[in-house]
Amino acid sequence: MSNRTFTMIKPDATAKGYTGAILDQIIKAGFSVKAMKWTRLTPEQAGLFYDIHRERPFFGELVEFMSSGPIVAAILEKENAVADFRKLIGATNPAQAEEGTIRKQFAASVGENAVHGSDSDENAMIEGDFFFSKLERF
Ligand code: YYY
Ligand code: MG
Repeated sequence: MSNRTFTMIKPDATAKGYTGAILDQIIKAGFSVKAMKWTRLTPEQAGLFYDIHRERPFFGELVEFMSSGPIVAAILEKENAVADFRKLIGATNPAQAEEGTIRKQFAASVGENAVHGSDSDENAMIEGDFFFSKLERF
């Protein structure tokens, strides 16, 4: 089991001014930041990041949304990072997310759901490598 995961604060949350509050909850939950950047994806980059969903009906909207404004990308460290972070953010659909989770508090809909969290150790590595060079993380 790895101790790292990858997250993005998505364009809905950065636009609404939730970045600080979300980062505060992540850090208070025991995650430490190993890399972080404020950036914006082109539609091509968003499509590559979510390549696994290319054939899904929501892919076009997902790419449009994820390239619609700034995001914060970060590599996080904690024991049991992937599973614990998924628990902290809650279900993909905020209507089904547990009370107190980040998506329950900050997400508006299944499409615009405030945060990303890796779903496996392997994807955490791939996603971190997508955003950060070796010089940009420790
Ligand atoms: O990992 P997670 O973000 O919780 O959900 P995924 O099933 O990997 O889907 C990625 C992303 O796609 C989700 O955060 C929102 C969007 N999406 C959607 O717009 N509509 C769906 N029915 C499922 C996912
Ligand atoms: Mg996912």
